Amino acid sequence: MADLAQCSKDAHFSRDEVEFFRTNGYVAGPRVLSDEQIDCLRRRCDDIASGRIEFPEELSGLANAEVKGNPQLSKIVNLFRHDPVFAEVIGSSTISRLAHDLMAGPVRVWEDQSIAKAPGDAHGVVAWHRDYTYWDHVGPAELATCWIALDDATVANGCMHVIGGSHRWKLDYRRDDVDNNNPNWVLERPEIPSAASLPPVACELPAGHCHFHHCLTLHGSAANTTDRPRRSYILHLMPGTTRRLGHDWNPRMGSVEGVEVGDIVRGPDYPELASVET
Ligand SMILES: O=C(O)CCC(=O)C(=O)O
Repeated sequence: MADLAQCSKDAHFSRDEVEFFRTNGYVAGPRVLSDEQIDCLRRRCDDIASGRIEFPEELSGLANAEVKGNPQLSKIVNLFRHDPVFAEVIGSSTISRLAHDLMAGPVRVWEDQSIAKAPGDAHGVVAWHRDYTYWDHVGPAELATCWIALDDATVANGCMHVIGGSHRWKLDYRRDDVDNNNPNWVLERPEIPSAASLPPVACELPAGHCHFHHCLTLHGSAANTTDRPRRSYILHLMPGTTRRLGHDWNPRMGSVEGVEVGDIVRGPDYPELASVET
């Protein structure tokens, strides 16, 4: 794949943007993929989803989407661990610089995934959730997600929405409490502060651009009402301080062989992003 020709080679978040992320739990970033990479990753997602490229069945297609309460959604997880094309993306120094602006290094990859909403897919809804609800076997809760648009993401095709400042709310629930039949379940929690500014922010993005959200930020996305697909590539990232907290382990994740409870999560399955000059 060609290098990031159309991406800013020295992209960084400004001090104000870092402050915005800390206060609001999300921030829009710059372009991180070239046109060529966008085309290549779109094709790769389509080929994996349709079975044209071999990929572990339990990590692709419909089966694992139930995790976040929507059995209809096309979702592929653990791409970089099984596909050389996606493995190359995590070597991007642009993404690495941005991630290190927001998180303590060395930043490592926890998981990645692609979510595709087919044209007119009325079921392509991602319920409101916090990512950390599904990751609480590691901590502290300082992980973040880099969400990258592979198609222009708009309100009409089901772009991500976030609730600013929600990463600072104390919400007391576990993944087993969630009613997967109600996409708004978490918004109805009694602990949500009454003065909270609930109106969600739409994260519209041109293809190839990214935004980041904190692992406690409430977010979700609506159906695709357009006649074109909406695809994304999503990197879940850990700061260098992330430790294994418990014995339970999601088998979809990388192996934790050699990572004892209490240890920093690192090793071949959790590669560091490209090193950044300090
Ligand atoms: O791509 C989407 O619509 C949802 C993504 C999401 O929930 C996430 O990145 O955590």
